[in-house]
Amino acid sequence: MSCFRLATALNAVNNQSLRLLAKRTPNLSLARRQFANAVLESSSSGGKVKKPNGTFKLTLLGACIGAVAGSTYTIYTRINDQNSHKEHERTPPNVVESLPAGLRITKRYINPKDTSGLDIVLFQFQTCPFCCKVRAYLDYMGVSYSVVEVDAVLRQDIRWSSVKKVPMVLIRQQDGQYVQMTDSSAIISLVATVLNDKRADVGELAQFYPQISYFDDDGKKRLDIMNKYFLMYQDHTPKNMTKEIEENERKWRTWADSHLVHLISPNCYQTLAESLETFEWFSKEGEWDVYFPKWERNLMVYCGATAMWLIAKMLKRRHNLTDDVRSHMYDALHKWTTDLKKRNTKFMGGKQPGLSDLAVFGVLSSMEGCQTFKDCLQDTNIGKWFYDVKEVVQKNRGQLRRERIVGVEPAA
Ligand SMILES: N[C@@H](CCC(=O)N[C@@H](CS)C(=O)NCC(=O)O)C(=O)O
Repeated sequence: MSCFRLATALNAVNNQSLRLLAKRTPNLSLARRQFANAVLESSSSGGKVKKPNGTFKLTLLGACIGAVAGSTYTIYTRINDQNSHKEHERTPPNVVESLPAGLRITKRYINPKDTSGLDIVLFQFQTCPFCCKVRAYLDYMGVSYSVVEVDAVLRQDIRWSSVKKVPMVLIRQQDGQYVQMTDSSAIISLVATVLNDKRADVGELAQFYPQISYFDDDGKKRLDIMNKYFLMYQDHTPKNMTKEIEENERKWRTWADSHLVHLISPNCYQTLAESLETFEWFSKEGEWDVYFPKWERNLMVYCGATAMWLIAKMLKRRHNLTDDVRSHMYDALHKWTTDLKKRNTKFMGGKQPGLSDLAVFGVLSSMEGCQTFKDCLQDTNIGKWFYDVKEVVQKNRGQLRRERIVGVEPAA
């Protein structure tokens, strides 16, 4: 799927705007009701607009005062945030003593040949592009892992975490505790670093990837993970790794996150019909009818499709895309395949997929069942490379073992 930001979508459409409105205008709903009443009264009095009564005036005044107070508060917190904030403040990755109680592992990929010794739990939405990227990497590397399929609306399975985004992993350290890593690229870099030097403890290596806060161009506080595109080889640089290869991988991995991924939502949710079709595919691919009760599945499909259709319009504007959103996707894929052709190798990584192949493949695989992807297969030459990567990823992947989910009756 395109970034299945249902939670974000609902936040944006409901929570955020409502919270803002509530903050700024605590009396707004009352004012709205009063206003509606006044309109109703006017229509029932033969179209003659009645003079607003005293309560209505009072409510309107309250709403105005609320708006002014709310805006002042927002400005105050913004300024306060900036003053109290240490620029580039770093926070080391969180460590939890044990796996959260009541964890609902939905499935596991078990590879008997896996010698990594890694114990990974991946919290994900099956069709989120960032989650697809992480799975593409773990599968290609033949690493075993467990999956917790998170409900994108209610997100109960990550309630224990202060970070509310997926993908997120918990990886067992040598001392039995679990280090929590967020951000798809940071997760991939961390696991790749561990696989390169299996003697080092994942908890120690995770210290290379602290969370960092900064202010964006709009003065809004943002969080990111430091070094997320860097593998920490230290004195274990692989024999065939050159600076040129490393830089090229970083370049395309960054491109996948900062450009390619942003083309997905405006394409896959372009119209309400396409958005619904996309969500039906998410449901099928994510086996929502297996992991969630029917009402929850329907909530995710119908609310998600509507919210994302609305959000996609905003994202289109934010990323300066024209109405012909497909053309932007085609241009991006053309850029990738042209560079690949210049290299004259099967994959960007050479004879085998590299990190950039897996990142771009992961992002695209999130919309594999959508109309956008079908159009891309028809109108670009991405297909050959895509299915070549898919073949090796699937070949190396561990065996799927489904776990029984307690309390959820599979749909008939
Ligand atoms: N930079 C992050 C982005 C993760 C992200 O945005 N995930 C979305 C799902 S596609 C999410 O969890 N959204 C929920 C929210 O924003 O509250 C990564 O690479 O992992």
